[in-house]
This record gives sequence, structure tokens and C-alpha cells, in this order.
Amino acid sequence: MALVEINFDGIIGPSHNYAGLSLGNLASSNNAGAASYPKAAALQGIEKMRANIDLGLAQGFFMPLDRPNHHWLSGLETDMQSAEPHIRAAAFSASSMWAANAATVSPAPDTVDGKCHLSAANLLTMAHRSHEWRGTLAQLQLAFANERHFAVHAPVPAPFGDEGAANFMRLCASHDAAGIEIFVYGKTGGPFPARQHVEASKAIARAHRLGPDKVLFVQQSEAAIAAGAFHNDVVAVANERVLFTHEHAFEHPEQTYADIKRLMPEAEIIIVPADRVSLPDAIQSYLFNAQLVTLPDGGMVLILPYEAQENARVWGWLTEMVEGNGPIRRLVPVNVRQSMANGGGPACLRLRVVADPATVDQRFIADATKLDTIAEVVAAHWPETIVPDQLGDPDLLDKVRLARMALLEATDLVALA
Ligand code: SUG
Repeated sequence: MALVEINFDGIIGPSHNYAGLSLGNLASSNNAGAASYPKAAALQGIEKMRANIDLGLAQGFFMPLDRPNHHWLSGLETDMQSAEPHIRAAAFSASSMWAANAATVSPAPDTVDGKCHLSAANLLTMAHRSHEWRGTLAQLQLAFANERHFAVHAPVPAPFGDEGAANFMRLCASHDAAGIEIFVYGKTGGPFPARQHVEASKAIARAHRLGPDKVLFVQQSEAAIAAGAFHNDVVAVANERVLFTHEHAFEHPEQTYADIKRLMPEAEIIIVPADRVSLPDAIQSYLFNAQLVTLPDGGMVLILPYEAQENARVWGWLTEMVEGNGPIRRLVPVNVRQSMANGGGPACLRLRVVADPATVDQRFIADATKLDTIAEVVAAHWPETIVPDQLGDPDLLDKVRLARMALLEATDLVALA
């Protein structure tokens, strides 16, 4: 089979909660302390996968990581009972659901050795995310174990923060053709941290054996980070020859567009002007944190959160865009409200891998029947609700651990226990 884009979604874990852990992520801060609904959250994610399969797209998934992370806590000489609340919350976070941050992926057509390269992200800027990489790496090594087709790399070492594909875009004539890879890094973000360091991006480009004439390193705009775009995928998304971006996504937009056109003259850049959609509107509605995908018939659709439809200025602009003669033909709103309340839209929940699905470990490939099985496990085992002051409750910790184990058993992935 030919190379296709497979979207691997992180299954939303049973410990999903709102602990306000991500400075600079406004949804995370604004919802700190609110009650979360892990079962509803995971079912929303499963429905998104189901809808994408119905659109004819290839779909995979990743398992939630083991939480709380006792290994991390013991490294800090503490445990769930005695840890301070912020450490306890960091150990318990279900943040690996945002699979766009799991790794950076360079598909085989872009690399000198003709393999698909994946580098697990170190996520070291945020404490609760900094301990994801071990579990993520183990999972990538299992899913992409076929060394004829894949090379899986360990994270870039500290101190250079890397947040994976959330700060990475690929433009190409079609997914199976050689493309250009755009690494977006931050320098400063006003009051908020810039999470992607340029040295991490450069290291990944070297590890992935990309041709230097096919790579761009682009600075994210300081204003965007300061407004709450903690990842570039909050203000821009690319698919095949199309870049869909906010006017203020990049620090040097004209230079960025010119460089893209130089490396790929057929690129089509759709710029959403700030006088139609302000940065605050873009960040509140997450219109760019959409899955921009090509359907089997060749048309492109934007799979975006309900929140984008509910913002009149955003929806007005999008409606005009699809009525025009552009490449994006359809808008498909989806309900991922539980994830959105922690700053994770449809695009955050998935990692794109261009590969032949037959070369991937089949346990990670979704179909309707498998999603039914996963939904049954979630319905039976995931907590209904969690409030942050429950995080030390031993009954909740047991429930969360057993819920994940039930899922690993149902998907034949106990190797990840
Ligand atoms: O890293 N939120 C995540 C959201 C990640 C979104 N991913 C992409 N943009 N690709 C983050 O900020 C909040 C957790 C909490 O507050 O409980 C959180 O980690």
C-alpha cells in the first residue's frame, strides 16, 4: 500500500483533570480547579476518531501513560500521599493525550535514508509534561518497531526544550512526495515561556537526516506566545501544499512566506487577517488547532472544535473562506470540549505519521470494531468526574491504574504496563 497520512490520537486517560499546570496556556489557567469528566472526555476523543474513519482517513491511537508516575515521584524523594499539591498534580496529569506533543515526525520521502524518523519530545519546560517521554518513547518503539521503515530517536537532551509536532509543519505536493519541513521555535513570549528551543529543532533536523535545502527554522511571534499561543499549532496548520495561518503567527511573516515560496513555489498560503480574527479570538476559538486533512477524493476539510463555530467572527470568516474558490472545501466541527478546557483542540490530540499502515504494529491501528471495544472499556472503568483536591485519594488512584490496565488488556498492549 502507498504511504498515507495516519492520525494517531492519544486516548484521553482516566486521570484527566484540570490542575492549571500550564503557564501561558489560558484555558489551562482559567479552568484550574474545575471538575473534569474523564469518561466523557475519552468518549469525545473516540467519537472524533470514529468520525475521521468515516471520512475515509487512516486512524491510529496511543495508550494513556501510567499515572500517577510513581517513578518520577520517587526520583523527587516523595510519593502521592506526601507530595505537595502541585507535584502531586504534575505526577497525575493525563497530558500525554495531546499526541501532537509526543514526537516530531519526518516521513520517509523527506529523509536521506528513506526511513520515517520519529523523535520523542522532551517536553521539559512544563514539570507535568517533562516525565512523559519515557512512556512515549516505549510506545513509539513498539508501534514503529519495523526498522526497515522507521527510526525512533530518544529526546533531545536538556536544556533545549522540544514540544514535538506542535511546533512543526510539513508542506508537500502530496503526502507521499518529498516535502519541506518547517520547524517553528520561540525566543521569548512576554510573560509566558517559549517552549520550543531552536537548538532542539536543529538537533531533530540533523537526527532525521533532512536535506538542508528542505528545512526552514522559523521564529514564532512573541506577540502570539504572549497572547496564549503556547504552541505554533494554536495559530497555524499545514496540509500538503496549504499553509493556513494567522497573520501574527510568525515573528517575521513576510520573510517566512518568501522562504516557503522559494523552497516550494506551489505552496498556497491562506492568511487570516487580524482585523477579521484577532489573536484572542483565534486562541479562544482554536480555529487553527484544526485537523486540516485531505479526503480520499482529494478535497481538503478543516476538522475544528465546536468553540470555533460558536465564535461569530471566526465562523463568519471561515464560512466566507469555504464559499470562495480556495483549497479548503468544508468545515467539520467536533466536540472535544473536555480537552479544549485544558487547551487541547482536535490537532493537539493527534500525531500525524505518513507511512504505509501495514508497516505499523497493527495493535495501534484503529477501526470501528476496535473503537467500540475501547469505548466499552472507557464506559466501564473511567472515572465520571475528578476534582483536583481528590488527587491524593487512594481509591481514585487505584481506579485510574486499573482502568488503564483494563484498556491495555483489551487492546493486547499489556507490554506497555
Ligand atoms: O501542554 N495542557 C497542554 C495542552 C497541549 C496542547 N497541545 C498542542 N497545542 N499541540 C499543555 O499546555 C494542561 C494540564 C492542566 O493544567 O491540568 C496541559 O498540560
